[in-house]
Amino acid sequence: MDIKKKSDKDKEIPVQDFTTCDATQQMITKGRLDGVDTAFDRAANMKACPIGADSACCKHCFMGPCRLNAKDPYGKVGVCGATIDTIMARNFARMVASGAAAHTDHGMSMLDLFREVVNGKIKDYSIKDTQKLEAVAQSIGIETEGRSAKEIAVELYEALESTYTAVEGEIPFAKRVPPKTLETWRKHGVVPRGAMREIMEIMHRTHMGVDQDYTNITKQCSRTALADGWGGSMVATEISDILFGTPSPVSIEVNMGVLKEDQVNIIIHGHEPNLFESMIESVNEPTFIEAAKAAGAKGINLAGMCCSGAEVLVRHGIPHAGNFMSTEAVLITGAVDIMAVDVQCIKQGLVKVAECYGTPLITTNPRCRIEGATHIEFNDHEPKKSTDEIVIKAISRFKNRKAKVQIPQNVNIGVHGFSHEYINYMLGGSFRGSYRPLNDNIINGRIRGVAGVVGCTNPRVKQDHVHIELVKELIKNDVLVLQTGCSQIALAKAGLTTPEAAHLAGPGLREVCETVGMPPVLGLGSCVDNSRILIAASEMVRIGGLGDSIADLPVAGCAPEYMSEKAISIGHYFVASGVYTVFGVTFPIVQGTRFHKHLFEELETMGFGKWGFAIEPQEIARLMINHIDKKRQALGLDK
Ligand code: CUV
Ligand code: SF4
Repeated sequence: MDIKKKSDKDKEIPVQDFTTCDATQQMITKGRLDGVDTAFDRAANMKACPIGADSACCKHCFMGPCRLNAKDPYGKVGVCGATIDTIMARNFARMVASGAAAHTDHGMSMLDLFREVVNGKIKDYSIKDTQKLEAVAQSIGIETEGRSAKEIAVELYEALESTYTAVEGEIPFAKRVPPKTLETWRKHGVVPRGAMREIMEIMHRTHMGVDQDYTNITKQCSRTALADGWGGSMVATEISDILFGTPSPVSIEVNMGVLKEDQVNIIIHGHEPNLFESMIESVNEPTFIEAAKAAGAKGINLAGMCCSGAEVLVRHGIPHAGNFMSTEAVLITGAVDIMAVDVQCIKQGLVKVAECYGTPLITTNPRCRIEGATHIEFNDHEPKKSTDEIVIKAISRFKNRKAKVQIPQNVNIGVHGFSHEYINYMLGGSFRGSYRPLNDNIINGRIRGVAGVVGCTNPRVKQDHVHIELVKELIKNDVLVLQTGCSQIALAKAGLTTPEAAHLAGPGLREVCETVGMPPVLGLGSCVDNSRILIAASEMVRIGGLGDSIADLPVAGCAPEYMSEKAISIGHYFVASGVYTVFGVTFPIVQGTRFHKHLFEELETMGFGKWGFAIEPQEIARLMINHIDKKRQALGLDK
């Protein structure tokens, strides 16, 4: 084991300051004794660059890099003459481009898989949910009456391909956007064409000497982000539902205690569900279960982390071991016999921690190799080939476990898997359900509004703390909370995803939850499943009584502990769709500049949503609730 020498400069921060997650605290403590450090320690020992944090620097050409002064933002321009607004807008645009690229590329992988399943070249996967297939097809105007699933699927594939490749026109899911919202997009020229085109254009426009008007750059940010939310992410969600099943509520265990000392523990971490789906098949092979037993294990235990975990948590009830800031911590248990990853949010730091505990870290995706990890490539055409090999490796690691095993005994049971379809069914009380009861409860004031609380955890703030306190404050004020990604796992660990948590809600929301038997906090899935929130919002508009566009709804969104560029893209597509969206931790902008004013005020007057920023959970809640109340007033709901 490689023992880290502590320098005097390394500050030993109390673990309680790093995270409110008890299991993660225990493991950071163990890690310290074992001489292993984590992103928490590295964050504590590396101050964020203040100029970068304000987005006040530009390195888009080699006359620079140029640094401007956030304290006097208009006192100086770059060598080319670029103003602070141009520089910040260009930086922001490239974050949107990167985030949107991640989600759209993920969606494209799902579409590639769908194509090969439909044309019969892949047999290991199949269409599991034909009802969903028909519903998605109908939503973009494909005739389903009297046609076979295969015929519908072929046409759906062809239509959805344009989500990526359309050089002109509008992406297919623009047909799902409420008419008034779409009208606003058309007026401002932000209806996306194919994502490839939008991302290419953003990269071009942010090159040195091209788009140097921050409002015009922001337009392309909106168009690109919308190509993520209503494009790539939505395709990822819908195709995954069609192939692997649409989620409905399952009661499921979350937290590090889902690991089992006497079993072969396999963790899947990353984003694209195909790897995990194949792993579920592999671990259920009787020959492997026998082999595990022969190696002295009681069985094979499969658990997920981050968004990979969220995908199968909501679809199949597979246990979830923790969110983004617990991925190093989970390895410190010594109990993980293999961790297999695909793409996104995979810290390079995992390599070192895995090495310390003799846990094989396996990369599986050609787009994501990590120095020091073992690569076993996953291929949709022979999925089991790689997942079988991973299982065999895990069994052998179990047999030769050398690391001392210490598993935190924390397990929380919650209900997850509230797809938009299920919310419809649950509230309507039948398969021909509708959002009418939700709208009615908002109109009569039992539910004050709806909030989406989503996104990552970030070692710059105490893990899970902001998510949990914010959500508690929202439900206490009768705001129904929808969740995805790592935020959903934070609340699950805090026990708020159970129907019993209704007692923490205000009287109105509590009554609704108790009548329906639902938790006040509804877990919808992974980050790409934020598209489910867009669909839910569109349904609320369509049902009526809450205005004509998404911007009229008494709703708000938040990513209180975000860390990724994907979060910026998500935030911006919610803003462009009409939602007030508050981010925590830090915001890459100089306050008081014109670009700041544009994102935080002007976009709303143009008919979009707008950005907000606050760090403390109480303050974030106040901003969101005030906005919800403002929208209620405008709708004449509260006289
Ligand atoms: Ni896609 S993007 S840390 S795993 S939510 Fe989790 Fe979610 Fe952020 Fe990553
Ligand atoms: Fe500096 Fe302009 Fe080059 Fe940016 S593009 S590095 S501001 S000279």
